[in-house]
Amino acid sequence: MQRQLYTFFRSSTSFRLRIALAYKGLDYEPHYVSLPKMEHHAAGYQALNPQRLLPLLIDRGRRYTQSLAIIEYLDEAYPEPPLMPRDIEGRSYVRTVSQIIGCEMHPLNNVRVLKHLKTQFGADDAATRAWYSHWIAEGFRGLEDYLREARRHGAYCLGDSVTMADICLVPQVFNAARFDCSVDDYPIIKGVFERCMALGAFRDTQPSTQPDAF
Ligand SMILES: N[C@@H](CCC(=O)N[C@@H](CS)C(=O)NCC(=O)O)C(=O)O
Repeated sequence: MQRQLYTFFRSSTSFRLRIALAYKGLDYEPHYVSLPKMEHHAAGYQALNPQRLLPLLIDRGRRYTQSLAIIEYLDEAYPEPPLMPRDIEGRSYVRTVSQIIGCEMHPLNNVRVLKHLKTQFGADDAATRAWYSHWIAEGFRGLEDYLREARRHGAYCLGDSVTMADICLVPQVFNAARFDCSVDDYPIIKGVFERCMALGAFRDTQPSTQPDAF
């Protein structure tokens, strides 16, 4: 097959790619890489992605890493239906929302960061959860305030069209829920999440639907 996705069911950055591909109707051959089993550190995977992170997309014989860059690549290679708006202000807004999640929230609670807190600094489960919840709350509070002030949201983060911003928001809400962090205090985020989850591209690619889910 011309397209292959290296994914793990619980990886939120892989989930971003699964949504984008489903939304655009692009099929792919999945390769399941288990993070708990450290399969992303195996020599075979490292040869494909020296950064040893998921996801990895192979399309038309080329390898692509970094989920936000991949989504923008897909949008340029396969423009319909679009995931980025046509106007530059709109694109800037969508990148801002995506980066609040992708650059400010996700990295602080990534697997290797939580592991390092435990192994290097002796954090127990309670301390690790406290770290996690702190950065989730800080991130969602900032995101909710940004969305409210920007006044550009509608059914989704940008008006009534699905964009890369929604594709970042939904997996982050799933991540938060795994650590019992609710979005009840963030009505805009909660509303966008619920409306996205009514769409097949989001619902049918969520972690529990994946063949590697356990
Ligand atoms: N900025 C990267 C982040 C990739 C990333 O951190 N992926 C996680 C899974 S969600 C991972 O592979 N973690 C492995 C680890 O932390 O060891 C992207 O958006 O693709």
